[in-house]
Amino acid sequence: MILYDFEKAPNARRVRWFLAEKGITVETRQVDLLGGENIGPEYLAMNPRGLIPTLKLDDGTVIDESVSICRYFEELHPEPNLLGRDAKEKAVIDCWQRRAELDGLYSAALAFRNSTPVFANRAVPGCAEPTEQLPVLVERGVMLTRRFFNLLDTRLGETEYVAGDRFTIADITAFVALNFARWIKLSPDEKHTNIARWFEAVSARPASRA
Ligand SMILES: N[C@@H](CCC(=O)N[C@@H](CS)C(=O)NCC(=O)O)C(=O)O
Repeated sequence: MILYDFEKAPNARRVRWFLAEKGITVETRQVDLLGGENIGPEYLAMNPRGLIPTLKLDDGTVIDESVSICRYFEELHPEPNLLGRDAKEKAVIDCWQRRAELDGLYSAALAFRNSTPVFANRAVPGCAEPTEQLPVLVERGVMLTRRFFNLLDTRLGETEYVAGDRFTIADITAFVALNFARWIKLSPDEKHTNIARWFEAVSARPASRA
């Protein structure tokens, strides 16, 4: 099996971190996303969505959603558990993972993709057809990212980790979203003391450097 990866890509980092928490090693292949290798004919023949990370299994099956890749490995290597053990825990973790992804990571991505010069005419990730950057989406992305900071800080005032009292995939996604937001110079402010406490704890995990 091969994991198509790009060191700087936030979504690829989520998968690397998840694997590192479980002590799993997978053969990886770096794809030059900045140079557009992911929207070149060879990569698109393997994955027409042009996205990273992508896991290709030995039987040719292609899995190109970060969380789906994580689910695959959680089934094969259940411990340490990062996706939940019972019905309620699984649902709560999934709920917070999706909030972090949709409200945090994708909001920051919206602002980033529509403002960063290297992605001029590549505003939609993985899209080989030219897609122009729209300044109005930067504004929307910034607003939604700030909204996510408030949601996350409130949550972390109630629970130690994002989905409850232990580290899970929801922490990985939320942390990667915060880190990504820094690329567009957005950070939680001083009033977000719960985020600051949690951010320090999660940064100390060795797997966070994967
Ligand atoms: N929903 C996908 C999103 C994947 C995604 O957007 N990946 C980015 C890198 S972080 C990408 O492939 N970008 C391609 C591009 O920039 O053209 C996932 O969670 O894996």
